[in-house]
Amino acid sequence: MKRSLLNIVLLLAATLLQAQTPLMPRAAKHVAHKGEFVIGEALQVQGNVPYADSVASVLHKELSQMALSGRKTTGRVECHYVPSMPLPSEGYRLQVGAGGVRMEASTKDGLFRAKEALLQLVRFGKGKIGFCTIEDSPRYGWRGFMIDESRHFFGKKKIMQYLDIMASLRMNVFHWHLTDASGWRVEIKRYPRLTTEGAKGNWHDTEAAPQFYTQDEIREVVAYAAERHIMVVPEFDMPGHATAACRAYPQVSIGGEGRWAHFTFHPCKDETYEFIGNILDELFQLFPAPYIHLGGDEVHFGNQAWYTDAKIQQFIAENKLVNETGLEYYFLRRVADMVARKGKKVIVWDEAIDAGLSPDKAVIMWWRHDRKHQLVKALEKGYQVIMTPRRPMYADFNQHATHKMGRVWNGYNPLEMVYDFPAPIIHLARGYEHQIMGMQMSLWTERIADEKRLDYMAFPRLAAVAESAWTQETAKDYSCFMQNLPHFLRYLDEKQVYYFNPFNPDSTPEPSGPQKEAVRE
Ligand code: TNX
Repeated sequence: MKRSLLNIVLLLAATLLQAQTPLMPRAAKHVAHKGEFVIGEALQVQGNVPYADSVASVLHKELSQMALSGRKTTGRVECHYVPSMPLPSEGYRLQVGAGGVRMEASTKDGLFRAKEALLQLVRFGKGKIGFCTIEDSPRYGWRGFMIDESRHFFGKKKIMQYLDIMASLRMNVFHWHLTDASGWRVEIKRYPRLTTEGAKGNWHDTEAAPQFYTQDEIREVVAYAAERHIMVVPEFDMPGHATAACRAYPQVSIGGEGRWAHFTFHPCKDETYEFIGNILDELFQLFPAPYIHLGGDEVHFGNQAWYTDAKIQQFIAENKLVNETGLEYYFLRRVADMVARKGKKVIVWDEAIDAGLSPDKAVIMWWRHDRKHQLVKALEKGYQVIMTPRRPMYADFNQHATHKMGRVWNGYNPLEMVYDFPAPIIHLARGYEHQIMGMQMSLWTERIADEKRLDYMAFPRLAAVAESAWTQETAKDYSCFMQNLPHFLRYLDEKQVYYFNPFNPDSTPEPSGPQKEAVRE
């Protein structure tokens, strides 16, 4: 009896100590000790080798901004880069004690994650850190966030702010949806009309002045992300959702009239593939990531002309493609082969599972939550998979029952459901866990025309995704997450980022969406 009481007390104490870890995402292992480290004046941060020295000097600057004035720092911060240390990829160790702080990692990524964890401990702890030992590494290698800047354009300042927040949440992939029907958003020197014409307008206003990133700006954002150990993966959506490019260069378009005019590239012209190849060459100069996202989604929305065009029908017959879907797959295979010859791998939305792409050349992004068999099929076919099912991973869905402007589909995407993912479906991947690269939150912007609303839809759900993607299932705990959330909200306040406050929904009303109807899908 006595013993079990003691056990309960010890368990409670351990839970409390764990709960007090102000880290988001939560660490794999965290043991609290008695005592407190204070960041104050005369702070010393040192590296063990030249690379660690460079991290240390950045850290010194960042920590100094949070130092408590009038207090003396209670030890040194040591930053150790030890490539021979046996730690999992991106893993790190952090010890905070009487002598100060010691961070250790065997990779540059790991050392960076350790730095961000330490900064967060200091930020959340308002200049003080409880003594502790932390051993940490991520559950998934792909912890992503996608923003659609075709439907509405937000610009590099906003994107860079999000990259800062992502880095702090230990996220590592920014999927940049830069092309779609509403506008083409990246300068391509060889095809200037893509931006003089293709960048005009947005989802609700065809007359809006062109908005896009110059190549210099893209390089700047990519470098900014790289400094934060975030890979930027651009999406060049095809053969559908290509309206902006097709309007600018009708010779590669399917043409047509009405709502879906110019929605797809012409799939049977060599000129189309040449055009795409030339654009890919420029994109690959800008984006060093080993991946490019080719889209491949929702072609059926706007490929009606494929069914009636004599040349297309002849092409299908001559190449024994069977039907229009066969042609869609042919298109994707042809472009994916081109990408592979250029030394990169494609990512495609889950419509492309049956396209016959070789699993060593293609990664599947599963988005259709209502088609769970697609996830299973992709895994069975040997593909690596990134999970971003609409429910609950699409941030254009509402996050509270009272919200009106976002999407709903048999419900909405509340914070807790986002946090819970992938627990409700991950059993489907049993035996194929090694093929799950990770997960991401995707923020589509048909219903988001300004930064305030963008922030509101992203936060705080992005923090929940970050924790789900980083923290092992066994270490996840929603109530701990909610205990830490006020710290994260304070951090957003400092950055003047608007968000939905789940503790007090009335205090953060929903900003309105675009007032007009869609003009371009
Ligand atoms: C589906 S996700 C789309 C997007 C929309 C989104 C809105 C995907 C591959 N296609 O074009 O923006 O739904 O939620």
